[in-house]
Amino acid sequence: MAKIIGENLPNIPWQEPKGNEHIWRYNNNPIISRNPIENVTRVFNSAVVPFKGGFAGVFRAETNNGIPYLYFGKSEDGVHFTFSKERIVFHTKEGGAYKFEYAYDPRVVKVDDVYYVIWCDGQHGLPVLALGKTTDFERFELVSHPFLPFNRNGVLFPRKIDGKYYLLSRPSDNGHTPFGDIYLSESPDLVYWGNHTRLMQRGYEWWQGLKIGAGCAPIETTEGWLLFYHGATQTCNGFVYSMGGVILDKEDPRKVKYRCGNFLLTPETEYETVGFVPNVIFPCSALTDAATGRIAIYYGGADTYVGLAFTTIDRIIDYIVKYSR
Ligand code: BMA
Repeated sequence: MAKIIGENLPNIPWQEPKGNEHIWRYNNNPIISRNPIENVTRVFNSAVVPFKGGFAGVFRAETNNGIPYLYFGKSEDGVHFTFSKERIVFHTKEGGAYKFEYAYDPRVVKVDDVYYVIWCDGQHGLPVLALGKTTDFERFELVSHPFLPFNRNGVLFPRKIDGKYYLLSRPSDNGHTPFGDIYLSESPDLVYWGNHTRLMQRGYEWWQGLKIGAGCAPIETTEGWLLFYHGATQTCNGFVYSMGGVILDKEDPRKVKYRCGNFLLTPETEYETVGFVPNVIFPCSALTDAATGRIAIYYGGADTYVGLAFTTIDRIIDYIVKYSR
């Protein structure tokens, strides 16, 4: 049976399934509703990690001037969050505070004892990945802008493989990007990146036929790296974003072992189908408990809310393998 390779998290947010679903939504979704912070109208597409016995996160917060920035949030139970009143400040190497144009879709990945924050940053109006770090969620530092514009959906692997860092990304355009595949790049030092290869192409299945982008940090399992990602389709009424799953080879993450032809979750509930952008499920982080195999996925709903979905390692791997194309 498949197992998670990682730490135990006995206080992982959790709810039992009703039957033998491969994935299920939290009953009390959405866990973050509209106007959760002063001057912030919506929080969505955000990343949560275990921190000091509780949980910490970096949140995409759309402020009341319509521009997204990053806010810090903490929680005892991973469900109820309190947020900082002000945006996160990233200190630059020169000593000052980094001047944001905009920032969205953060991911947070712990590698060794450092929490790396990767987000889509605006530079001269163009979307480009930015990488920052913190050890205490109090002081954040800007590390680098790993790639040239235009790029989004940067997701770091949670450990080095063969002495190298690996970063997933999605080269894109300056707009809503009607195309896109997931690329994999490697680096010895998180500054210089190379050996860029296309890991996964958008699929022939319609739900992921337009574009795909990495979602949560890959989860190490006995079967390989489990990656939750998003896939988008184009309809006459706009894009629809669903969640997909893939398993990459543990030693060589350039090898796709199983890719699920079915979506894992597609917009169905009101908080996924009705909002600022209807029909969006956008996973950005996942918590895991190695002891029980439980997985809790944080995802953005309709560019308006944050929701939680649950699965277990054996159920999700079985499903991905069963519907692997
Ligand atoms: C993508 C990103 C996401 C967003 C999605 C749906 O291009 O901008 O932040 O959730 O579109 O609007």
